Amino acid sequence: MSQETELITKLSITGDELVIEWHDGKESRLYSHWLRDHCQMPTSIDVDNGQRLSSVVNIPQETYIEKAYKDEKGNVCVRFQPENHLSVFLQSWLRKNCYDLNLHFDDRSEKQKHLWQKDSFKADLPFINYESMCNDENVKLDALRLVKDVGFFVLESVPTIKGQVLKVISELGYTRETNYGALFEVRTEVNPNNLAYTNMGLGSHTDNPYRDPVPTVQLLHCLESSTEGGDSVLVDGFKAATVLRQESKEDFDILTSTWINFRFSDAKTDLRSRVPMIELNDNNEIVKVRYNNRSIDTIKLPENKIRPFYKAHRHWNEIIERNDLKITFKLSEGDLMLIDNTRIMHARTAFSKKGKRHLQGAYTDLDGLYSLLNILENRQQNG
Ligand code: NM2
Ligand code: OGA
Ligand code: ZN
Repeated sequence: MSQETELITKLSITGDELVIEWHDGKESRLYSHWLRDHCQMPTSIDVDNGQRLSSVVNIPQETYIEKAYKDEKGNVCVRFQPENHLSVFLQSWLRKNCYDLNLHFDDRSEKQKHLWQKDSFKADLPFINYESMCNDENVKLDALRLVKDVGFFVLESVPTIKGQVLKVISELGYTRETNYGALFEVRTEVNPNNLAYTNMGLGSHTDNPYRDPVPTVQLLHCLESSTEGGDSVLVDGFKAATVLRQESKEDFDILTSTWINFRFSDAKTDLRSRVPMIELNDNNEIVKVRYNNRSIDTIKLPENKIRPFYKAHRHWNEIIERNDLKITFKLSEGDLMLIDNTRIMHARTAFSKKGKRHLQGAYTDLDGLYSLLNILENRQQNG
């Protein structure tokens, strides 16, 4: 077997750590329990699927590293006592995985995104041809990268066949069925259970904040469009949240720390959630926005929070309706927009009663889309 590239110049043990000196002058200090927990031997992880066979409680509390050395192939051997367990690590595995040189980052957070506003799409919106996406893996990869980076794309020339939106989902992931059905018709109805089913304009919102977890991706496929108005509007909710943070840290902190209730009810459904409008991760980065003015339940906050909450709420609503953050376009027949419903807010302008406007909508989830993105990227990297 060929020798691994020498990445490690020296191994030593200090207290409860393995100290690695790397060829480029960097140093790693790895805690004995972490190393034992990440043992790659067939007794520790399943050879076929790579899943861990034992849990952290199986590691003796008094675990220590007795010896660490490179074998003749250059692999790093670590002897753990009192188990007398030998773990053999590839140098490259240690370099790629050691926690002190490779902190995990959150690929859903605002920091990893290409934040945008009205003037960001100089040439054109991110359009993708539907046929090409179905037939060419690279185009599908482009589409999925758009979801990750800018949070949406518009598919062009999707056949205007009823139910086609579900076919589009099957190219990318799995349908998320809700009380609105696997697929819903967005058009004017008599006695609608939702204002989406009228000709009214809708302010910037994310869908279904009253559902927990929310459907994380929304698709809207335009089948007919001959009305005046009914334009589509998108706002980057993460960008909007960074604007709020810049303009008033106080308002931002209130919306990230105050959990409010959203609710949707009709004859058959009564959905309720209790969530913050802007959600942060453990690094205080923005990871989700949820907002639909129509579905905020009664605000019942402690008295001393009411005024600051209304100040912050008003400020947020004002930002997400700013023209310099909005992109506006009209979906033509055969266009389908796909949006990250945890980040991108959408809206529509009111439309006339003359003419017809008919969209079919459906939901899917980001986990399936990101999974396919990872698979296609791995495939591309491995040739
Ligand atoms: N529809 C279109 O989240 C919402 O209530 C917005 C959703 C009814 C599925 C509308
Ligand atoms: C919706 C919605 C927008 C539109 O159905 O959730 O926001 O363009 N519709 O009709
Ligand atoms: Zn909506």
